[in-house]
Amino acid sequence: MLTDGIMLTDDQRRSLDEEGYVALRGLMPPDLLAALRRRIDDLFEEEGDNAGSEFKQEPDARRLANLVNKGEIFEQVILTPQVLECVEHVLGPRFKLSSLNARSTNPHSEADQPLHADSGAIADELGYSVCNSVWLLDDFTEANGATRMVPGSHRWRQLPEPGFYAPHPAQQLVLGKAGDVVVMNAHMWHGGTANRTASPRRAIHVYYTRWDQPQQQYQKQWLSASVQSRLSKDARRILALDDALNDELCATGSGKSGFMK
Ligand SMILES: O=C(O)CCC(=O)C(=O)O
Repeated sequence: MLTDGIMLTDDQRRSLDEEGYVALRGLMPPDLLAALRRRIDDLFEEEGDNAGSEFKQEPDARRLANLVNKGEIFEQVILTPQVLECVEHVLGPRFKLSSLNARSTNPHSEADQPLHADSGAIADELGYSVCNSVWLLDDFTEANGATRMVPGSHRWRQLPEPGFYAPHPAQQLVLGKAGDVVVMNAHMWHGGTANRTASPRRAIHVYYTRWDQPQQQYQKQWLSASVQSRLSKDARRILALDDALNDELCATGSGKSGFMK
């Protein structure tokens, strides 16, 4: 794969296996964090009311989609070795990027997101098929819309009831500092929460899926020719640009499928 498989500690592996998530504290160096914030803010500004429309829009949060197409900086993000090692631990050696989006919870927002597993996926006979990473561009606090997670729920092999807005008795708020990255087995029930502060809570979601699943956003269709032409061999591989099975899997439908279900 794209890592040497030597960075994760036993504790981090255990956390992914048992809790279903692991926090990689301070993974983003300050200059990367600053550059990502700048790019995300600029894109929100440029895209205005259309932001997120390639994928989905939400009442209590602003979203951006198709980020690999929107800045060279994101090519580094999708190939971050520590994150890829976590993803490999969850999904096995053959996986690809499913989508790269941003989500900024609006100040004074009212509602939590319902608990969900990404893409409504349930583990099957091959094991887990979805793994997400939440890149914190702001501190995640008790008050500003930190992600809630239900540790261990990835092992239940079932989805929460649709519209599960209520607090789950076992849920934890995942708090952290800007610059942290939280990698989660995305079968684990999770969701955004309301932001009761006066500032937005920004995050990037770098979402991966197993080799035999369609991408949430079919990258070959969504990336411009000029972006595709400059990509490294590793980037092409993680984006599944030369993967005939991925083409087949993504051929039906619009090239985008539901995220939060
Ligand atoms: O941004 C977050 O806190 C989590 C969002 C999420 O789970 C989703 O949009 O599916």
